[in-house]
Amino acid sequence: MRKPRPEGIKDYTGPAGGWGALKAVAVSLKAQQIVQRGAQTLLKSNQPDGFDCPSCAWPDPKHTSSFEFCENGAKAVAWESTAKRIGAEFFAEHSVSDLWAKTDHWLEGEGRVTEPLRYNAATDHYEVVGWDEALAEIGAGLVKLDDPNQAEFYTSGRCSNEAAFLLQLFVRLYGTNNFPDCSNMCHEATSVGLPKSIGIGKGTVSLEDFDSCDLIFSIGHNPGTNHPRMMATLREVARRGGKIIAFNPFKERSLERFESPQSVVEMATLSATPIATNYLQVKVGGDAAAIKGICKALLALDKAAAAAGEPPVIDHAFIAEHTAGFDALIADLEASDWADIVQASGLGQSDLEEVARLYAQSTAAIACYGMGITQHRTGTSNVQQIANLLLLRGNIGRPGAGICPLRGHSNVQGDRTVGITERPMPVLLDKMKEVFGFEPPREHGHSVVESIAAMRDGTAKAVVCLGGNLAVAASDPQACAEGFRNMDLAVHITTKLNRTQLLMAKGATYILPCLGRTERDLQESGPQSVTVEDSMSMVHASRGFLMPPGENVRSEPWIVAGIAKATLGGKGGIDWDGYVANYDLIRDKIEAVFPAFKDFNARVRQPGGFHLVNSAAERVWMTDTKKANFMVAPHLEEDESTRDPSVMRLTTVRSHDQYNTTIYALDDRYRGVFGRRDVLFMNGKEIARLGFEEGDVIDVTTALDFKRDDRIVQGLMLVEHALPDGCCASYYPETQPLIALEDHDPQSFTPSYKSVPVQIHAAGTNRGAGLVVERAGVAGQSLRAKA
Ligand SMILES: Nc1nc2c(c(=O)[nH]1)N[C@H]1C(S)=C(S)[C@@H](COP(=O)(O)OP(=O)(O)OC[C@H]3O[C@@H](n4cnc5c(=O)[nH]c(N)nc54)[C@H](O)[C@@H]3O)O[C@H]1N2
Ligand SMILES: Nc1nc2c(c(=O)[nH]1)N[C@H]1C(S)=C(S)[C@@H](COP(=O)(O)OP(=O)(O)OC[C@H]3O[C@@H](n4cnc5c(=O)[nH]c(N)nc54)[C@H](O)[C@@H]3O)O[C@H]1N2
Ligand SMILES: [Mo]
Repeated sequence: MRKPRPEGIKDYTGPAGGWGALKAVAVSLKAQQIVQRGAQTLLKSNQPDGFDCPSCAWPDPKHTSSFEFCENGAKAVAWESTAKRIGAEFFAEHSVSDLWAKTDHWLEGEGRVTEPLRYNAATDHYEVVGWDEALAEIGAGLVKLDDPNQAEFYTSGRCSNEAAFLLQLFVRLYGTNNFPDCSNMCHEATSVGLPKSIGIGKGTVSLEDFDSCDLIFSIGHNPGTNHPRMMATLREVARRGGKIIAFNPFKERSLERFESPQSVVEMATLSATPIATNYLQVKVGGDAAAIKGICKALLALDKAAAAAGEPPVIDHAFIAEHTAGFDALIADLEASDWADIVQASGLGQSDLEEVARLYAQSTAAIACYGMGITQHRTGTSNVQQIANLLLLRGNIGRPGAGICPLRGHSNVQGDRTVGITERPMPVLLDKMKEVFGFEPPREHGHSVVESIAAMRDGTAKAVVCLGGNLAVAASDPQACAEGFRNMDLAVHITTKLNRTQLLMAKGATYILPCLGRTERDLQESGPQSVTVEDSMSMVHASRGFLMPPGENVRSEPWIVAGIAKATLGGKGGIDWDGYVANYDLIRDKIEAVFPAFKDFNARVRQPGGFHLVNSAAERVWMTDTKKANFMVAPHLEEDESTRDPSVMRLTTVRSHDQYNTTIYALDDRYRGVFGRRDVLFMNGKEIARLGFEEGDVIDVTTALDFKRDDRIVQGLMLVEHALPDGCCASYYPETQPLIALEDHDPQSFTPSYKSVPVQIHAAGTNRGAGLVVERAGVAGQSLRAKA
């Protein structure tokens, strides 16, 4: 008989969705003390006249039902529209050292920040400061720097197109392209990889394409948790007999079966729809090998078809007309060995051949992918392998087919579109010059990894964060803490308190409270809407309607313009006040700089918004060859365990109850974890091979090249999960200390969050200058060095 499972660990046997999801919504509303108002707020989410749900970037269907929200959207909305507030009294009561000792969950859980705050080192308290004074001091701090390139301007993808556009205008006028952005940690591999493959760094599908596709590759994403509204789409495809092929080291429940909370029948009968027709538990980091295997098998099928006089499997006509690099790809596929593919992917040759057969039979295929693909040293190349797979059968730029990177933050794609980029294309800078009459800096700026390095090494002196929780989200919290503490000036524009804001600069630190999506934004010309762009390039308006959480809370465009005025004075002759008084004027300028936004103000007022042109979707290839390029993967990533069997490859994932660094609660229902996050998942055989049992408490250290005494996380509990051999998994961000800043994709600078070489030790046997995750560990405890 099997041993009883450790505390908080259960076998979850239900489907994803279902009554559990509805119950979870009720619990979140209650916890934020907004049961009545919360329900009304949710009805406005993702409606044509409402606000854009801040949880994910999945598009809204054209005919939005009155329940176009989901369990995790509900949690995000409840978390933002909480009735809890933290103002002057709270900060008088709690010193910063006192706050530091709290968990991240507690910090954000205290509620919305309502006053501008300045840190007073003499008392160790944040103290309320007037807006004018704060902005003037921040402006002076930025002016004082020897070189604008000493300042870093971080954005997290929740801010609107309008706020992002003003920020890039201000920062470029100030004189730098230092735009570290959350997408540097997320889909940067897409932004860097796809332009080389297909000439645009975005997905090519629209929601309608899912209606006519008959096969979906679902690679390295967990939609039941992170894009729950996508489940309705996957369910539809599955119900009409479409094939869904999942590649994931975890058996994610939502990809196995889903019970739609919006289906009366499924809810009443407790029945569920099976989702994946084929589930391939690829090794962590083994995707490029798996795709190579499928392509190789496809090539063999094509040859066999030719020999038998049957129609080709590979779309040779499309390839001849539209692509370059086919011969090099074929040469590489022919030279690669099945044994290597099987070893690196952890999958059987026959399973990959079966996938190739299904793919060969399909008429229109879409490939969806997420962080399981991008957050690797080979992230950029991984993305390009997916493009290869689609191109082989002409599956880009026709109905029902295409590539679909699942973006993270609700407006991360839009922020990029409107100019938040550290490596701007000349055309953007030329347009900025033409429209605003100044010479923007041309030198490339810093991504996240480069900014943290500059902050740590002392070449950066100031950091301004428009949202996010940079020091917890980035790899290497050791470097982040050092970096933030090194600053002469740190500014946090935020809705809630988080740990990054407790890393006090050696100079001045400010917190500036801003409105969220759900709240009414009233300016001189009346209530304002903002705009966002979803994962499928649909741009639409978002208008909040809740009362702001306090009278001193300002909109993000107002705050950005305020810092700009205080820093630049009249430089550039920009009418900052005019923009803030009426966001239509910001949109006019967005249109002037980016022609794709033609008639922006008119089109965004149509219900549902409008679609931005997508060259690759039209089979216009804006690459160096003017064709879609097949990109050969340089070599399969070596599996560390072949060098040293004690080395495991760690991937870090989101639980069902978190939004990035925001932890709503400590459960991960579909993986059977309740009330704790201090776990390390591994299969039972591997646990035994390393000499442990499920429930054992262990320490984890970084192995191989990035080994260092303080790269250790102590006190995790081993939990059995059917992962492939050689792999383990933990929750993000608890194991952030294991990931060296230098461990990233050299092309896109995306941190290698999903393939970290680690070793496992019995607890306490490997005490370095350790960092600890406490029992029922909560995010950010990991930043606390053990005394
Ligand atoms: N509720 C909620 N919604 C969110 C977020 C959130 O935190 N909470 N975050 C938002 C953001 S910013 C983003 S970027 C997205 C993230 O959405 P996802 O991309 O789904 O994010 P992750 O949880 O990081 O997990 C990715 C999946 O990849 C798998 N995986 C891990 N390593 C590998 C690998 O090597 N290969 C393959 N094939 N799979 C692998 C994991 O098992 C997991 O199922 O969601 C967005 N939406
Ligand atoms: N190990 C590991 N690390 C990862 C990942 C991983 O999978 N594994 N994923 C990476 C990914 S994909 C991403 S996108 C990053 C996320 O990195 P970030 O975007 O920096 O992190 P978030 O946790 O989303 O930021 C949450 C904070 O944003 C603030 N906030 C919330 N709403 C608003 C708003 O409307 N306006 C403003 N101004 N502030 C607001 C609140 O203070 C909240 O604490 O993390 C990355 N880090
Ligand atoms: Mo993300």
